[in-house]
Amino acid sequence: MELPEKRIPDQYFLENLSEEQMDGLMAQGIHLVDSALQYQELMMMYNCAIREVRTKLEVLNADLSVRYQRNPIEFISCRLKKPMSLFQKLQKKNLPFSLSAVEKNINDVAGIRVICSFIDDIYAVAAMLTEQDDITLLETKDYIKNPKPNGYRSLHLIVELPVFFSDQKKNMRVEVQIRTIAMDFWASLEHQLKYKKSVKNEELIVRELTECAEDIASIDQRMLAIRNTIDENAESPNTEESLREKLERFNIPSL
Ligand code: 0O2
Repeated sequence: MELPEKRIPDQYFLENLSEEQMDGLMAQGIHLVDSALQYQELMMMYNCAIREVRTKLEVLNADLSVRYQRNPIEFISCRLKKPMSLFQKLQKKNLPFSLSAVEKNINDVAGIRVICSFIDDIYAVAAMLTEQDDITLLETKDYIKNPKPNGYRSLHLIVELPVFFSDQKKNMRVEVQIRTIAMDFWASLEHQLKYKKSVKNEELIVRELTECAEDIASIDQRMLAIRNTIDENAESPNTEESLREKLERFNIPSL
């Protein structure tokens, strides 16, 4: 006995469409693919902007390291905002889910996090970055001087810089978050709490976290004071020690 031909429902559906319906479906498909490609292009541009700012920060760190034996930046991490997070932010701001709305209104699609050892390094790095003549500082949120009620501390800068693509120069915005290792440790744990649907004893945990944020702020201040005391009390080296120090610093930068 011959078995009936197996048909895929989608194929059956397509075969039974009128020419007009088929044209409409194709137009929708093209629109969808076009939007996806435009989204991909925009994300590529934000990604390039991140790379430009990251390089600027790495240059500053390398320069300070070779000339002054200071490494204000411990590490840098970068991220592009996830589509879901973009969608939620547009919804929160009552904006349509379109690429032009993203470009005009969302400042943190491209994000860079800079982790420093000491609080004064945060402000030094921020100044060295924003004083560069191709960088425009659009906004500063100082959550170190004015912490959020939950204890969140960090310095946020929205900067704009020109990025050169194959056929155009485009001003791109990047959010730079600068904080200490301890502030970052706190923010990572607090972020985990935010993304859990429900946590038992949440109120207690929130209170504990706020207390920890205060402790961390005080430890950051004490660490800075200790570093300053060390710097002030270090005896100046004699000629031989000075030569030794300089020779130790003599290192060809690796690429
Ligand atoms: P994600 O996952 O990093 O994308 P605005 O941009 O001015 O309309 P917004 O977004 O509240 O308003 O700006 P703000 O206050 O500068 O915060 C932006 C980002 O800072 C957040 O991004 C977080 O990364 C971080 N942040 C701000 N407040 C807190 C906080 O209380 N705890 C922690 N852990 N991080 C915080 P997103 O969009 O929330 O998330």
